[in-house]
Amino acid sequence: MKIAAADVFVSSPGRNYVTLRVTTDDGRTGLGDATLNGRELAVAAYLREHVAPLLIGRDAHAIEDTWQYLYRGVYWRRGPVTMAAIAAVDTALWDLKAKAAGMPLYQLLGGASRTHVRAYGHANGGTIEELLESVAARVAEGFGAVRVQAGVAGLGPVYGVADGDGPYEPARRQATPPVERWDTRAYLRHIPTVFAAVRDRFGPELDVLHDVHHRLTPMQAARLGATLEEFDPYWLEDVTPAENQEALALVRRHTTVPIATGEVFNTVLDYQYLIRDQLIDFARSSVTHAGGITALRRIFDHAALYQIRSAVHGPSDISPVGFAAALHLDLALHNFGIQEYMPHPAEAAEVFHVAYRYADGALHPGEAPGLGVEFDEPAAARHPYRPAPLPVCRLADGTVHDW
Ligand code: KDG
Ligand code: MG
Repeated sequence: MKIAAADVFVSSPGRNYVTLRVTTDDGRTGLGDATLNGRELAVAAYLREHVAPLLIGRDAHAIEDTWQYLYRGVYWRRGPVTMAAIAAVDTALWDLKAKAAGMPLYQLLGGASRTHVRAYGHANGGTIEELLESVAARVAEGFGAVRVQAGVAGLGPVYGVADGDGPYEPARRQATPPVERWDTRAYLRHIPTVFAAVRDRFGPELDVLHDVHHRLTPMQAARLGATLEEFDPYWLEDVTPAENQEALALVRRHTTVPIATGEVFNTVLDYQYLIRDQLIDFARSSVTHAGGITALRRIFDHAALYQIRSAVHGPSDISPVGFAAALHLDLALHNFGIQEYMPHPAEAAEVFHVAYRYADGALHPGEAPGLGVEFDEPAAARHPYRPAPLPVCRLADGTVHDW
């Protein structure tokens, strides 16, 4: 099974996706996701110009060797663009191998460790009342775990809160990044009232998650964790900027609230101290951004030694290909924790035909050979790429803050 072609597609069915399709000399195809939200064309060029030519003629079964060849062979290793490109190749080769074996991918990863993959849904609202209605909608859909994000009075649009009735989508189809205002003190005053209202309405059973999106200093995060402990959060996510692993050591000294992080990490080295020093409870990297199934499996196996569980990043900017890959890994891993589930835009279903299914707060990747995703090239061509940058945050005096 030799690689005969590697084609890259950048389509925009509701939002932008970068898809790699690897074709073998015996006519099989494998898919990989290389979507890097807001920087899609960088990965597409990396794949087209620097990776695709190297793949032609290689043994499609040699997944490990291809991974090492693309990682060590460039010298300029790591980084989101490189690792998303490697991830797409790795995922496409796993898809091909599983199709050649006639099995769903999770079987090649060791088989199912559970019957289904527990997921958390997103709830949000500009006001607490709107948020409570949104949580009620997720609970009615069967979710027993819900991420809550609420507007902060006076700030206008904030991370995680939709500005209309549709699902939240931070990337905007415009030339320059939208600007959001941020005020940490207003947020810290507001968020305990959000948790109190959710617990008051939904009781103690619901698993309630919250994403801080890298906005606090270590001491602010420590205080937030201590303040929210009485509401028993399932986790607080990305409480501090991701570059500083030691920040979470300080947070840990002040609170027992579970900590999740990793969605912007690319390799196991980004977790080096976080895992070894047991500073987190959930590792949140995605197949798409952390070097593919091969590399993410290693991260989670390492995390397992320290009782840290998986919680794969699953926003709508991970394409259905990357999402399906996550579900196969989730089903097979022993130290699976939970899977984020943010449904894709409706138009994405025209381009990606998926075998995975959601029911009653859980997902299953399905039994189709490989990943269980078909890519419809003509449908993709009907949704050409449209630039859509992510927002930036500014404080009241204009200073740029972490978004
Ligand atoms: O592209 C940015 C999104 O992937 C990110 O904002 C989503 O934080 C996120 C989450 O937890 O889903
Ligand atoms: Mg997040």
